[in-house]
Amino acid sequence: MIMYIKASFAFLLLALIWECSIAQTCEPPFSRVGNKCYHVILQKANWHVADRSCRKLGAELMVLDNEEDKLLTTEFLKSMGLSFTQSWHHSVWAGINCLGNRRTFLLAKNGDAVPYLNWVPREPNNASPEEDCVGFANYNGAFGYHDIECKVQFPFVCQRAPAADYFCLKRDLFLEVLL
Ligand SMILES: [Ca+2]
Repeated sequence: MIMYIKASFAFLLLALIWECSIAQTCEPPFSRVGNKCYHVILQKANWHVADRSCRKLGAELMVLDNEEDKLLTTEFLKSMGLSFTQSWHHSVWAGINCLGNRRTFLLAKNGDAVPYLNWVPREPNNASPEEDCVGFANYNGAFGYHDIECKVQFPFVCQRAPAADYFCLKRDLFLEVLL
């Protein structure tokens, strides 16, 4: 009798538990490289056109964060078919220039100082008048930046931060409560 009463007051409590996590993703045509999203545009353009093209995509021209980022980026760009022979001719544009800054190179996106200004040997040299823009190349014996006229045409890489996507998994939890 006692058991019957207990059973009649037993409830199954269903709880829906949502387990969520955040994933940092890059939407096509961007690809994840390290902690950034990259989109390589092989169609050559001068620096200004390249800069505008990236902004239209909600991105900016590539800027290297540090040595590790340089290595990852270089390997990625090689895998995308960019041939970095020992020449400035095979550059990609970077989001850095000294336009209006009397040879002080700053980030194009906001005018801040460049966190990792990794020049190749003997650069920047302002060899031609107005080498106000910055390319990334395998040049003078190293991978890194060099200054060059903005009107030169190079392929370019747009970068932006990964988007935060929330993934939630529903888990059913049954609780038996005896009253
Ligand atoms: Ca130069």
